[in-house]
Amino acid sequence: MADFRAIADAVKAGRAKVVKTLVNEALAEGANPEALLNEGLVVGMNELGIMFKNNEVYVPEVLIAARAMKAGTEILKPLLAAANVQSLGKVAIGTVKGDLHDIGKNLVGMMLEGAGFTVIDLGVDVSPEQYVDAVANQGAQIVGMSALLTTTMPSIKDGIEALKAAGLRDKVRVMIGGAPVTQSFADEVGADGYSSDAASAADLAKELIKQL
Ligand code: B1M
Repeated sequence: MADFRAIADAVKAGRAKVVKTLVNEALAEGANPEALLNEGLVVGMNELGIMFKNNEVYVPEVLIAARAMKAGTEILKPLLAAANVQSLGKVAIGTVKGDLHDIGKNLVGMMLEGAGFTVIDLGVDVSPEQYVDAVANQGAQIVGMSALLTTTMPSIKDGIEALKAAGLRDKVRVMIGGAPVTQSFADEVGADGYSSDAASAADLAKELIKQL
């Protein structure tokens, strides 16, 4: 039986090697990759987030934990993607301008790949022009914007406005997310969809692609 608690604790403690070992062991015992992600790795990072908020840990600890989380997600990524072969469509995803948080965005990308989408990862600190380029020149049918800071949420609006200005708004669906983002914010800025977590982001993308 996979020890999800131990995996979450190892992420919190930033112990990348331990995370790797535990994830590999759990997989060898037949654990489900999606459960390992959501009930192990993500739980650890969320708990650390609460400690960060309460000033119980600081930026260095969080960075080390992020590296440990990545060590685990890298093992799971091909397994989550393997289930689907035929591409459902192309999604360009990135964290908006001014924002460097990429853990949630990477998870969303993984879940989209797992659901069968081709994912173009634009990275972090993505400018409105880069989103436009992804649609105009790289064939993205859905643009995914992630924002983790209240101060960078307006960059989502900038991205949508840039797509409008480039005459591309009708050709693309825009989905947004990130801890401070809400459905009412999505309605306000004219996004086509919002989701609160990576698994529902994949379901949302499946709905949005049908609209094109
Ligand atoms: Co930052 N940080 N951080 N940070 N950081 C937050 C976001 C904060 C809430 C912490 C706090 O104070 N409680 C706070 C923001 C406050 C606010 O704006 N209201 C904050 C701050 C203030 C800052 C700095 C300004 C700190 C400083 O320097 N003084 C700074 C800003 C840097 C910048 O971006 N310019 C900063 C820096 C950092 C680190 C570099 C140390 C590190 C990032 C490392 C990395 O990403 N590679 C970091 C981290 C890790 C966090 C916390 C602890 C965790 C974020 C995370 O990865 N969560 C975070 C506290 C928290 O959220 N509890 C915090 C786990 C992840 C799985 O969840 O990203 O929410 P999340 O993604 C979810 C959903 O939101 C959703 O699905 C994901 C999976 O379920 N989702 C989408 C996300 N994107 C989506 C897109 C979609 C759909 C769904 O469609 C496209």
